[in-house]
Amino acid sequence: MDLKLLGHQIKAAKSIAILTGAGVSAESGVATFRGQDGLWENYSLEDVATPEGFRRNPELVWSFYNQRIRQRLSVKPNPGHHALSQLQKLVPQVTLITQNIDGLHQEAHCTDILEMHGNLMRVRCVRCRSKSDIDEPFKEALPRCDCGGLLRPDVVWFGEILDEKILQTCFEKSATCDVFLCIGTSSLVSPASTLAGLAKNNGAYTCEMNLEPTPNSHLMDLILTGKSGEILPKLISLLESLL
Ligand code: BV8
Ligand code: ZN
Repeated sequence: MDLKLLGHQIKAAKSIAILTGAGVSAESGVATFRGQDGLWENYSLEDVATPEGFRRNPELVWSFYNQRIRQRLSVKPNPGHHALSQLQKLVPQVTLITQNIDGLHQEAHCTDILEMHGNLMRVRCVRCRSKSDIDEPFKEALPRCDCGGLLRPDVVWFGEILDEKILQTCFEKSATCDVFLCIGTSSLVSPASTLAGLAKNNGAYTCEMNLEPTPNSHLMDLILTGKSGEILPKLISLLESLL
C-alpha cells in the first residue's frame, strides 16, 4: 500500500530529487560509516577524514583510502543502484544527489548526478591543485604529483567546504522538487542532512527509505523501512504498471 502512495506521487511529479548515502552501496558490500563494522569503527574520523588528520599523518590517511579503493574495485552496483537508473529512464527530471564517493551510481548508468562529497577514484595535488582520475590504489605510501606536490583524495573532508556550484544546485533542486527521496543515509552530516527540510518547507512530498529511523524521519510524509536494494526494484515494477 505504502509503495502505491509513493508511486502515484512520482507519477504526478514534474521534478524529483533523490539524496543517497552509504546505505545504498551497503548491499554491494561497501562498508557504511556508522553501525556495526562501519568504517569509523576502526578509524577515527578526525584522523582520516579531516585536513588536520592529513597534515598530521598523510600515510595513515592514504592507507585508509587505498583500502577503500581496493574494496571499491571489488564491488558492483546492486539492484538498488540499477533501479535508480531505471527510475531516471521512466520519469523525467530526476536529480541524483549523492554523499557517496564510490561512483557506483555512475557505473549503474545513472545521470544527473551531484557528488556532494567528491569521488574516491579522483585525486588532486595539494600544491598545483591539478586533478586526475585513478583506476587502482597507489603502491607508494605518499603519492606525489609530477610537480612534486603531495596528492590527496579529491573528496570533501569534515571541516572542508563543498564545491560551491554543486552545493547551490543541490539546494535549488531540493527546494523546487515535487518529490524528495532520502535513501540509505543516517542524515547526520550537513549540509546534506539539511536538504530534506528544504524540500519539505517547499511543499515536496518526502519519503525516507532506511533500515532504521533517522533525525530527519519526522520530516517525512512516508517512511519505507527495509533495504534499498529490495524496496527500489519493487518501486520500479509498480511504476511500470502505473505509467
Ligand atoms: C561543511 C567524504 C562548512 C569523505 C564525508 C562541528 C564542528 C565542525 C563541523 C561541524 C560540526 N557540526 C557539524 C559540522 C559540519 C560537518 C558535519 O556534519 N559533521 C557531522 C559529523 C556532525 N560537516 C562538514 O564538515 C561538511 N562541510 O559543513 O563545510 C563548514 C566548514 C567548517 C566548519 C563548519 C562548517 C563536510 C561534510 C563532508 C564530510 N565527508 N565523506 C569520505 O567519504 O571518505 S561524510 C561521510 O558521511 C560520507 O560522505 C557519508 O556518505 C556521509 C554520511 O554518512 P551516510 O552516507 O549517511 O552513511 P552512514 O554510514 O552514516 O549511514 C548509513 C545509513 O544507511 C544508515 O542510516 C543505515 O541505517 C542505512 N542503511 C544501511 N544499509 C542499508 C541502509 N538503508 C537502506 N538499505 C540498506 N541496505
Ligand atoms: Zn602538482
